Amino acid sequence: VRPANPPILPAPRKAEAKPETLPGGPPQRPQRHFRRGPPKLQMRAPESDAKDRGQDAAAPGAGAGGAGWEGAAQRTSWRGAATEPEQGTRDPLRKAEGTPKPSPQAARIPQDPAQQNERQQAVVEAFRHAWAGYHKFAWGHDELKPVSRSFAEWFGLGLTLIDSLDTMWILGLKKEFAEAREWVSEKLWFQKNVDVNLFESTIRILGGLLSAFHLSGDDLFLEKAEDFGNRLMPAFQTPSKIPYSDVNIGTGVAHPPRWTSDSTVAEVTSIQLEFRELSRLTGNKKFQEAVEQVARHVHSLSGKKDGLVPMFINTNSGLFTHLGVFTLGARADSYYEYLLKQWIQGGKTETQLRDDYLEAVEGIRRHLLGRSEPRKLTFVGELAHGHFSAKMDHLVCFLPGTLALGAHHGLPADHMELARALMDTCYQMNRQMETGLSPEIAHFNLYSQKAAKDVQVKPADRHNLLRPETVESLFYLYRFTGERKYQDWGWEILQSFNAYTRVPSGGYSSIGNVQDARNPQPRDKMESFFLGETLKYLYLLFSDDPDLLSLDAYVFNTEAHPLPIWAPA
Ligand code: DMJ
Repeated sequence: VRPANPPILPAPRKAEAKPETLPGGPPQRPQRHFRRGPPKLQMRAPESDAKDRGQDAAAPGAGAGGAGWEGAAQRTSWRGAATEPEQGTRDPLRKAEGTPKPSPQAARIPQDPAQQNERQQAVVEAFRHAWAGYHKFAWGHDELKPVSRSFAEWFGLGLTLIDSLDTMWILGLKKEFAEAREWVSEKLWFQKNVDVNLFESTIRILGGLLSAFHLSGDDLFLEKAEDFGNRLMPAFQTPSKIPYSDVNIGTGVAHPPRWTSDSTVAEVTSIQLEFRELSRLTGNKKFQEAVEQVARHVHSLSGKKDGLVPMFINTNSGLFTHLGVFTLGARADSYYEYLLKQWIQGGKTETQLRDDYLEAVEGIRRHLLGRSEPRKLTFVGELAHGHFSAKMDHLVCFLPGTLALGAHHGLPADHMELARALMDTCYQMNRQMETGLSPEIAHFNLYSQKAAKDVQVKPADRHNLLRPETVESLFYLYRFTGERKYQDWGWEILQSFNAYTRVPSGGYSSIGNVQDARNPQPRDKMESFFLGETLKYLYLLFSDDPDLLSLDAYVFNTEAHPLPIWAPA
C-alpha cells in the first residue's frame, strides 16, 4: 500500500553532509520540546560524543551496551541534592512465589498477516519503513535521526527498540521481534553510569518490557524489567518520599533537576501502573508500596481546585508549589489518566482513585472548558491565577480517549458526550492545518469575526513531533462507538504522516511547520513513541476485532504499553 501522496521530504544527503546544506530552509536550532515531562536534562553516555555520530558508528550490533560502559568510573551528580548510592539496587533478583504468568489474553493476538485489512497493512508498511531506518542508522541507540541518517542518545538504552517490542508483536512482525529480542538478551545491560528520568524510563522501558513479557511470555523481558525497576528505586529516597526526577541506574544516586527540588506532578503520579504490575509479577511489594505512598500523599494534599492539581510538587516538603496554575497539558496530563487507569487495573476496587478522577472531570467542566468561534468547538483551556487562556496542547488530546474509557467502565454517560466533543476538536486541530497534522499547541478563537479560524497557531508552536494523542483517542472512540468516521479520521492522519514526515531512506521525522505543506521543515528526529504509540494505536484503530487487546482485559499505560487488568482476588 503506497501513500496517497508522494513523500515530499528531501532525500537525505550523505551522513557527513552539514545540516545547513540540506534543503528545507535555514538550519534550525534545536527547538524546545514540549514533552509531558521536563526538558531533556539527561547526560550523554560517558563516551557519548557518540551522539550524532554518522551511520558507520551506528552499524547493527554497535549497541549501547558495549564494554565501555561496564565498570565506568563513578560520577558525582552535578545537579543539586543527591542521595547516597544505594547498594540495594544491585541486589539479586527476588522471585515471586511460583512462576509469574503472562496474561492469558496473549494468545488472542492474531499474528497472521492474512487477517490484516488494507489499512492495517498500511500501518505495517509504515512501521517497516520506520524500523528500516532505525535498523540501518540507529540500531541499539535511543532515537533515529532520519534525515542525517544517524542517531541520538538520551539514556543510551536502545529506547526505540524497547518501546517498539510490543508493537512488533501486535503487528505480527515476528522476524523483527526476534532480532530485537536478541539485542535485549545480548546487549541490554543496566549496570551503566547514566542518569535516567524516572517517569520517561518507567513508561517507556519498564512499561515496554512488561508488555513484551505479557504478549510473548518470554521470561527474559520480566528479568530485565525487574533489574531495571530495582535500579529506579533510589529515586524514592527523599525526605517526603515524593521521588526525584532523575536517578543514575549504575550508581544509585538520585537527584532533582539542577535548578529546583521540585518534581513534576504528572511524572510522580504516572509511574504507578508499571510499578504495581512489577510487584504483582515478582512478588516483591516494594515497588507497589513506593508508588502507592506517592499516590496517597498526593490524594491528601491541599492546593487543588475541584480536583485539578498544580504542576509541581516539592520533594523536600511534599507540598504542591507554583499554586494556582491548572492545565490538562504538559506536567499534569497523565495524573488524571492514571487515576482512572489504576482504578481499572486494580479491578475497580480502589474507589478513592475513581472518586478523585470523577471530581477532576467536574473540575475540568467547571474551570477549563471553552467554546471556539465560529464552529463552536469544545476545547480544554488553562487557568492561571483565575485567568482563563484558550490554549490547548496536543498532549490534551489523550483526554477524549480517557473519558471514553471511563464511560465504558461504568462512569457517567455524559463523560462520553464530552469525549465525543473533544474528539471532534482534536480532529480539527489536525484537519485545519495545511499538512493535516496538528501543531504542538493550538490557541482557540473566542470571538465572532469574519473569516476567523477556530484553531490558531503561534509561530513557536507549529511543530509536530509525531505524537500519538489524537490517534490514541480515535482508537478508544472507535472501539466504544463503532462509528467509521473515527477510523476515517485516523486514516487521513496516517496519510498525512506519510506525505509530510516520511523520509525516503527510512524513518519518519518530526517537522517544524504543520502550516507549510510545501516545506514542513523536517527536524531530523524520530521519537520512540512514534513506533511505541502512534503506529500501534493506528493499527488497533483499524482493527474491527474488539478482542484484539480487549479493553476489558488490558489497560494501556501512558506510552501505549498494554498491561493486564488484575483478576479479582
Ligand atoms: C509519550 O511519551 C507519552 O504518551 C507521554 O505520556 C506523553 N508524551 C509522549 C507522547 O506525546
